[in-house]
Amino acid sequence: MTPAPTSSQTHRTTVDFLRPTYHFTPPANWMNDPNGVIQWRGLYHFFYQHNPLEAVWGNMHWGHAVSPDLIHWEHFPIALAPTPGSPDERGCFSGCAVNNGLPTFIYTGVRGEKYEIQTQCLAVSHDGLLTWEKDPRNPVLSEVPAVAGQTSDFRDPFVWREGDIWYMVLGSRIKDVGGAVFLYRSPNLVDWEYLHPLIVGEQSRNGLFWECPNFFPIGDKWVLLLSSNFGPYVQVLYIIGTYENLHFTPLAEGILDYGMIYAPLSLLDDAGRRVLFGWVRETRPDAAMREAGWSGAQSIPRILSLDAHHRLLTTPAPELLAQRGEHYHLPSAAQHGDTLLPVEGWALDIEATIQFQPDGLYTLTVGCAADGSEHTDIRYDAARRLLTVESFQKGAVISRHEAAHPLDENESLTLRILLDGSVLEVIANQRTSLTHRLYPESRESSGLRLSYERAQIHTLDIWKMASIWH
Ligand code: DQQ
Repeated sequence: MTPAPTSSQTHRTTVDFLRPTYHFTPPANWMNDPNGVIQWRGLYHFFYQHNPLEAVWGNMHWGHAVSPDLIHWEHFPIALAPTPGSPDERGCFSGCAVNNGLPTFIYTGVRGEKYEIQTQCLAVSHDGLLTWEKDPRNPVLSEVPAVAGQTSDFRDPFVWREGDIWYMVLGSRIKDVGGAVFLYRSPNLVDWEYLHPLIVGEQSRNGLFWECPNFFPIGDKWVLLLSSNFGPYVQVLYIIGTYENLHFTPLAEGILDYGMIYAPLSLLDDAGRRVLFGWVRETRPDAAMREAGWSGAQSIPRILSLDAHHRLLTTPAPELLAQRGEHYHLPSAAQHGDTLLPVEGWALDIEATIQFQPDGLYTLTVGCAADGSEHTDIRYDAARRLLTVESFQKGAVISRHEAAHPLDENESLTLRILLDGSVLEVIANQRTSLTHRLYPESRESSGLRLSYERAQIHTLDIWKMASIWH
């Protein structure tokens, strides 16, 4: 059965140009982590951490949306809400969905003044993912492994099946040591046996605790994604390795995104693709989110793969190409230039290929005011091998992200840039991702500018993007 959607989309993008039109955002109020993503009878079901009452974090429910193609979404009624007097009375935190005959959520229920009692819970749907019944045996796992010491970080189950056995990883920490991922198995999703830490971190190097682990194979390697929490800041790490006899041996590691993506969640879809959703965090204050009436976006779903050097590659789902409209093509140009481009907009998909001399420079500016008072620069400095995205905004609010991005010998820089209101996803050579937020004051600041030195522009293609909401 395909459940009926809720009332039609009310995204007021005509008044709020900062609100994305082709990235997923909640109908109103707050959204953070993707949860429970699953393809069921062909349709993609997307759930997410949601505060339905305010555009700030708190009061965690699971919102729900459905898509035939990963790009066009319809909002559905809320799937999970906290139940007073139960293990999730203070919130339904993150988790995943599996097919156990019936669609089943495994999620973290929280209780306590500071959300410090974190236990793992089940819910099933009997009506095609519309309504969810919590398991009367909840919580099905509440004991933190002794090796962790005293910790209240014990959450975000990610579950997969091998033969008749379910496996689960949970995000946690080991006191005074660092982040930890704990490995479990179960014959039935209810009785869980703790095995051992899949991996343990070092708190000074890769975070105080780890959230939202994902663990899955690509080819003959396994990929572990960790949302690493350092306290004042957060980052998503990936580790590539081999996994045999329940033991993970890392071979290489990297950073999934050098900007605002956090707590991503993946699914294996019917086409056999590993598809990743990531929460694109805001960088503006609570008061501004409350005034906007919404907070949080999801990255365009990305298809994951590995290259020969054990680097994780991410590519926006090709289904997005159907949103491309009016096209602007800049033919190959000379070795230097500085031009205002004859195109503007807040919903653009851009592809660029550039070959650099050793000290070449390239800057593509988006969100550019006619008087230059606000703009966002996407820059590559070949000598420093550095990719930077930086916003200059009125009132001197500056935000900047950077990533080391060395090019292989004779390799061109390829950029895929998705600008959508306040969301800007930049992916270089598929392997360096830098997701940024910009909050210009004026809708009129929508110009584009290109400047470059000692660089050969091979291609620059820009498409205006159609809204995904009907
Ligand atoms: N968000 C959820 C937690 C998770 C965190 C709470 C990561 O389950 O650890 O909203 O952003």
